[in-house]
Amino acid sequence: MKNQRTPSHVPRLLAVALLTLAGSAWSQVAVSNAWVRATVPGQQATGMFANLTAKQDSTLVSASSPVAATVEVHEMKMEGDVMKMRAVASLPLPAGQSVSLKPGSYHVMLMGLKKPLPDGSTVPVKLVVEDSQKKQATIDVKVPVKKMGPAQGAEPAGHDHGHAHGHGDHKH
Ligand SMILES: [Cu+2]
Repeated sequence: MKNQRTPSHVPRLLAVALLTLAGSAWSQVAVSNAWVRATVPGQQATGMFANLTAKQDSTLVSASSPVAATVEVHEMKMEGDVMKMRAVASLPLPAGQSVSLKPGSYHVMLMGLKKPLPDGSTVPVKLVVEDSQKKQATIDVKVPVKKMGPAQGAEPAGHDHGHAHGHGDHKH
């Protein structure tokens, strides 16, 4: 079948083709300011935090890491005056919006830690994201382990009491 397109359509078609290529290359979700909270010996779980910015509407569907038996996407919320944490099936990443995984909010929970994660080390984490066509891709991140995250100094001091004991409540 022969397509009779007028020349004026050509630039637009090219642009669409380029966008499609960019999508398949999966620079689709940018990960910035990633860090994992350092642990002490005997500690079973910790959180990974980052800013995620998707180029097109996407969803964070799962995560994994060789240092942890189980990795889940968690949400932390105040219920009354108790900080509660629960696993969420997925985390929406709307196009162009920076979604913050941060203490006291969403985070990637690393559970069943095989050994302590000392300050200054690096943890490999795979994030699995899905686009609106349900196409999945894996983002490999080398995440620095820190005692305290870069964003934390900027947070209001009132937030501190929440996440200080939040992970301690974790039942795993
Ligand atoms: Cu958690």
